[in-house]
Amino acid sequence: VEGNEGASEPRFSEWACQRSTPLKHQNDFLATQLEILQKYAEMKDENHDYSRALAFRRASCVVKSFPITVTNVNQLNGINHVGPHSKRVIGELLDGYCDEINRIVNEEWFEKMKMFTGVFGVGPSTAKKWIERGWTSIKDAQESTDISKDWRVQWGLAFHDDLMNPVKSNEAYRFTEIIQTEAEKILPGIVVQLTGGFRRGKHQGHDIDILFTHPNGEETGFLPKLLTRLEKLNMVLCGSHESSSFHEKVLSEDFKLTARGQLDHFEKWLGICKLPKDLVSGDDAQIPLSNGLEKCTEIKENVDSLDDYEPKAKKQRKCHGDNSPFTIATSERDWIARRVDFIMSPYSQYYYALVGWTGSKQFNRDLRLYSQKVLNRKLTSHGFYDFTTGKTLPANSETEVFENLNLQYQHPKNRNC
Ligand code: 8DG
Ligand code: MN
Ligand code: MN
Repeated sequence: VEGNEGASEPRFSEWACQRSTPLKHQNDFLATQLEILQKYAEMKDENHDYSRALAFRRASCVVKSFPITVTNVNQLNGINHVGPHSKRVIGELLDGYCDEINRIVNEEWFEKMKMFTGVFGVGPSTAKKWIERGWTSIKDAQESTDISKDWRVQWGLAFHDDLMNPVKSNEAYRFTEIIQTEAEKILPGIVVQLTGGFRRGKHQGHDIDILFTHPNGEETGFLPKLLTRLEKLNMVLCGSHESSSFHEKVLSEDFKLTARGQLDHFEKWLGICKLPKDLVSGDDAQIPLSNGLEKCTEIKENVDSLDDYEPKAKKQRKCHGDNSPFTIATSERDWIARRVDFIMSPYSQYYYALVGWTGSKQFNRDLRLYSQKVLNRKLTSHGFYDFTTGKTLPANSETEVFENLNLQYQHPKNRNC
């Protein structure tokens, strides 16, 4: 049906998981501005309820999946999740000036909060403490002798220049290929899947998320072996390994759908890897994978000065982290530091894990809320639990996850809410 009646088309669902939310959409400016309000509300939130922040995010999510460019706020009449506050803001933005947003973006506090929370391991509360100390730059934190004992913060600061530089999709694909090759040597049949934003088609991201599973359930001990192998290839800077904390109760116990409530119980390794610069900057099509691997080995042999630091790096990996991390100038090394998440899922939970780790976070939030409110079931990255029957529904594909939820399948590229 043609026309400008987009807002009143009956097909615009109140659930983001029933809508398509592509990366490139009609309302980029409005979405970006609403997400400034979301971010600000998150930072101001003292009691961690995030309801204000989430309201702005939902409004942003609406305009991202809206089929037409919003030019008049009345086009959003009757649309759920665009409350009076968001509506007023949208109206003002369309008129050319929103005082509330203007004041926020000119606030020094907001600038500093964005800067400090951009450090690996630093959340709003740490960032606030740093601001209270009078710190105004990353350098202030880097030069302080009284810094958090958290290994993530220490290494995050030491390699902040690298880490604040977004990971490009080519890098993520090439790194995944290396991991695939090494993983297959350790455990034949292992499934290696790049997830997170890159699976949704994003061109850049803040980290590389890789999900593993093994169809025969032989995954025990794999992640530590993989890390040992990557250390031999001189590709590990620091990180921390977490064992699985999954137990059957996780599937059914009461849960809170909070803004931050996406933590799961999988075995995982979160850390920082060293990616060869050649791999990062090279023309993807012209560097065969084997070359990439040789480059990794070369770095280990050639950069003697790194050997001194290896023992510290190894201790950090096991995360008894009170050793100070080293720094080394970008120009003096052949690698770039990148945030990496490795997650191991049992095969029986894999497709739920895949949906969870593909995201976006907001898509997950919406799926889980939909599941709870509409279906009286609990969805997590571990499974799908029916409160009425007390049973979990298995899924043997990503499509089946959506079928179980009674939802039309959404391609990952349309989960960018
Ligand atoms: P980006 O890295 O490109 O900036 O974005 P992203 O890839 O979408 O975000 P992410 O922070 O790397 O998280 C990827 C997905 O993983 C996201 O949808 C949330 C989901 N996720 C889980 N469980 C957990 C968990 O325990 N910790 C974290 N950080 N994320 C989790 O399903
Ligand atoms: Mn990611
Ligand atoms: Mn991640």
